[in-house]
Amino acid sequence: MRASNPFNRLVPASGPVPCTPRSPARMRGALALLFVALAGLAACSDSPTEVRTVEVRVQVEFPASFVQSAAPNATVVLRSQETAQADTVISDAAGIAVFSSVVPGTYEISANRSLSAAESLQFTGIEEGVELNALLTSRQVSGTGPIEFTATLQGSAVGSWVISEMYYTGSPDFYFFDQFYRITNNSTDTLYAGGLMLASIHGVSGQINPSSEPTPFQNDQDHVYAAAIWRIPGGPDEHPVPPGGSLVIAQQGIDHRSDPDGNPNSPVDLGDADWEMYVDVPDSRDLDSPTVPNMEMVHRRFGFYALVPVFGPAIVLAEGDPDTFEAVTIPGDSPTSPPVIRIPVQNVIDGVEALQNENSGAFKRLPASIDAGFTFASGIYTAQAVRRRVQVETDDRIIYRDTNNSSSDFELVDNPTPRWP
Ligand SMILES: [Ca+2]
Ligand SMILES: [Ca+2]
Repeated sequence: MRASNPFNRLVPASGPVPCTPRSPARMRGALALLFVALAGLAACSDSPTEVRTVEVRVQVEFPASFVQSAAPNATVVLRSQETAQADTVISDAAGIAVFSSVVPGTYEISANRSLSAAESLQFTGIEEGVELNALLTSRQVSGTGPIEFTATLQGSAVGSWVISEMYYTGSPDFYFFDQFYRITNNSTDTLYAGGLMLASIHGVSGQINPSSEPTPFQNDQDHVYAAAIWRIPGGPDEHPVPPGGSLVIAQQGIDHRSDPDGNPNSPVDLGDADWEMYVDVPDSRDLDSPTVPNMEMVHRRFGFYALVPVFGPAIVLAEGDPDTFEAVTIPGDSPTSPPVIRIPVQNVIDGVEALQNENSGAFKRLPASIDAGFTFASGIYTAQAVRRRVQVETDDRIIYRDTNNSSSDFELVDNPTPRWP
């Protein structure tokens, strides 16, 4: 829970009291003079020999998306805009930096906090170092104090899109049209889904047949080789998704549990999915849900459906101009066979490797920088999904664990849920 700002209230003045005009009536007599002299020494703060100062307290706060508001160990600099004199204080555990004796005037307040990857993981759930800064200018320090200011840190986005759930096993008996992917904005900024691509990577998921062999591209750790690529329509400023927000991408956007074309054994309703992977070809046999908009089919090797292996697909999210990706013939295939599309790892935002079972590691398709491990289900048509584990849960969002290793980032679940939680 975020702590409320302790400075959203007026604090009674507790500093030295200013001198009040002296009543002539009270000036009569030596006793009165002595009294005034003593009182002045004790309580009057504007005697000509001292400079009146004020206490300034700066509350440093993390950006709103962080799990706590108070930012400890921030470097806070208070600089006079008149004399350029500066003083530096480190914020305490409550995120407060106290400047105990500040000469009244006009000040600039700056705050900086470097988060290590480990600290960033603690505060945001995303393991990536970040520089946070705040700047307040032309702030007046006057009166009797303490004077309070709030400096809210801002920084570049940490994290990005992640695949937060993937349902690929299909449901009993042998129904595979209900596959879906949930992708989540796991960052601290609004992200735009326009142009975002979801790709299924070439290669078998394990020793499915005696002749099954790992992908021939396994030694290329700098690219992935896509059998199919789907793209969310629109430009890079379209389809905003707030931090923690998700999109559901369906193979077919119907309520699979109740639709006449569905399967009563399916666990999912995809009638309100955000996007659908409709195979838009002249002889299409795919189902085009009228309630769910279609993604663009950038590449497809075969098939009348946007089916991925029920034994376990390797799925990536990618960005960039697909026209810059090279089409490659699979080694051993005839030159006329449909190619795969080579995507540089620099264009890959996130990826998950699902293989047939725990013994299928030799069949990995994704480079270790995208997914150093793999996940798996207990079998095909088991109506199971793999779901990314929660790293941090705040009042208003979930931040998923993303160490680029699906062996630890994902868990197998029996309740595929497009709009989880
Ligand atoms: Ca549709
Ligand atoms: Ca990742």
